Amino acid sequence: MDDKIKDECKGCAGHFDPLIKVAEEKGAELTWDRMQRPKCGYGMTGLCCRICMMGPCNISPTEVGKVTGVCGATAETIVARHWARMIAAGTAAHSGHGRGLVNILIDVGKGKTKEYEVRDPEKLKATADLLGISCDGKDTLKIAEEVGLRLREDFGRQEGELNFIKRAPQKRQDIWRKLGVVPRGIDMECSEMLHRTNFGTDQDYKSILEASTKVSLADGWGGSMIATDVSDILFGTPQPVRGKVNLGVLEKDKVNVVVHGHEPVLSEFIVRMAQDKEMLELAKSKGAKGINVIGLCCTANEILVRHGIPVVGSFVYQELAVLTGAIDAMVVDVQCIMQSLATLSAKFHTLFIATSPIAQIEGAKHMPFSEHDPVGSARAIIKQAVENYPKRGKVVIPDNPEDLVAGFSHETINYMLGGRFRSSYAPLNENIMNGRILGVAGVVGCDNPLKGRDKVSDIGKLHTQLVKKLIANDILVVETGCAALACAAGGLLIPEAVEFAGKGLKEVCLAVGIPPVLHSGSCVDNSRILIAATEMVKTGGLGDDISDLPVAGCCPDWKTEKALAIGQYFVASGVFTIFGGPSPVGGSKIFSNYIAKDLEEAYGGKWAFVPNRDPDRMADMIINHIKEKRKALKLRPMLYQ
Ligand code: SF4
Ligand code: MSK
Repeated sequence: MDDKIKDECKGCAGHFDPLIKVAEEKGAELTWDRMQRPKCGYGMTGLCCRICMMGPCNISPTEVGKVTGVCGATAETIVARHWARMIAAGTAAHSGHGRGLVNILIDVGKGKTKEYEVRDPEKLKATADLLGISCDGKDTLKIAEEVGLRLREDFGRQEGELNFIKRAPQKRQDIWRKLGVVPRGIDMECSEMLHRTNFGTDQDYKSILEASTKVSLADGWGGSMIATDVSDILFGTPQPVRGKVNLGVLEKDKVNVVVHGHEPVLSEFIVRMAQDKEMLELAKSKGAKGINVIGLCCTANEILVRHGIPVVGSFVYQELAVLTGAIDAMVVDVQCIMQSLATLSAKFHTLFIATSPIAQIEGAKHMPFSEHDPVGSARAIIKQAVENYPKRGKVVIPDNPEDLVAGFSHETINYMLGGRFRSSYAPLNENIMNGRILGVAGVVGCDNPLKGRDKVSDIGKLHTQLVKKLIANDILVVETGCAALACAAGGLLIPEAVEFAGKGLKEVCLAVGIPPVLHSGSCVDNSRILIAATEMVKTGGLGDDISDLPVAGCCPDWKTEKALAIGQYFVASGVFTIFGGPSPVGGSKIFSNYIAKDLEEAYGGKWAFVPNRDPDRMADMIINHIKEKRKALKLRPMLYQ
């Protein structure tokens, strides 16, 4: 890898040292320490079955094909069941997020809540249009109610198809219908998967995999897409916004309230209540100069892309944030919250506040969030944080914040490329066809700690190295989730990052005024990438399906069930998808080959796992794949390569 790409992750050397010193002083254990503990070898390969109590059954990788579980289940069945259940859990998580928002939209429409409102009536009307709901003679609230009720049907439907399936290119829809994987209802597909993979039921890995595809489509073109669209309707569709990232966003003289998790329904109000006059007066009375709300993980992405609220960082930053001693309240909702925050916060003055009825955490202070009184809930939380401010001990805030630009929704990209009067993806397609842009890569998903405290300083390196190599090769990168935050901290989400881009991509970015790495939102907002890819197909010139496009997906440091669900719906949508990290089905060569090769014949998309997470290798795989797609499309050679 080129030295310019490899050399630095901004300020890594010594960046986190003061915090590690604090951890030592406090005797605090960190995720990097726990990562060193031995892991279950069977579990690592997917060959441990715990479906029934005749087991647990382990199959040694050397005995695959020779032995089975007590019930006779083969290695293929065992790994397939794991795979499918992980996807169902990930889908349920994203879709639970979507369901909550839909219920709020219905309440808004029915006038049951005055706190939430329709912030983007244009998107509401566009969604109504997609759903075949006429807006004639109806006011915004009536449309909101009808859209909400129609979308809620997607969760409980017993037969038929999800509403948003028809947003996909026609050829893609035809493939799904032919293969019988169009989801009926989101809840039904998740529930059926638990039944199917229950003891002694579906025991054909191909059948289980096919059903897992159906579940994943219920996520990408269902629950996640609904979550994205309804968030935009209720809180506003993101537009480019400047922000700041890393621990330097914490403020020594202000009350620091971190919002961590995934859902915008509470964090939006925490942001608003932090500006409340009464709360600011209270903060002043406690000696603070104000109230600083900061995001972490995907909650950060939600409020960053809409309001430019500063961001502490990605998933791996959650414990480091507490070590600063500057967090007066760590407020969490659902998903990606480490239980260790309870014991760690107890070593500091930090109030660890859990707000979701479905995510209670031992040791946390529970302040259940009420959707019927979001202002009251947010006010109570801010008040607790402010009152906690005087209890601070030593404060260590090590970094200078890094600038970023976020908020590249599909609508914004459309507008920025084409202009107000002819919003269009045509300029993107044209620049791919004329050889300035090689293709597009979606770099999404999680980050992980490495083994050992000395590896704390490696945070973000993997993502930044991968993405720098991609843009150096003229690949436009679209990011979501923690991957986006990792690259933001690495200084790649600013227009000046064009210095790392190849000549062709640089020309386009400078002409349009976009960075070479576009931040599109949180985990559920991967649905924006599906819509962007669909628009590229509809715009023309790059084939007639997503699988024809010179694009690839990559989750370079995956870990969660949600990530696997995302990967599967990307593959089923026709995208070559690379995951960095061990394969959860590595114990079965047959299953691994099936998802890496056979799926491509059916869907045009396929899986690859790169167990050692080598960013150089992942970048090469993406570049080579995109070049192959260009060749198949008979596109002209690159202008400057
Ligand atoms: Fe063992 Fe079969 Fe029970 Fe799994 S389902 S634990 S393989 S007996
Ligand atoms: S938060 S799922 S670590 S992206 Fe969405 Fe980050 Fe992965 Fe959680």
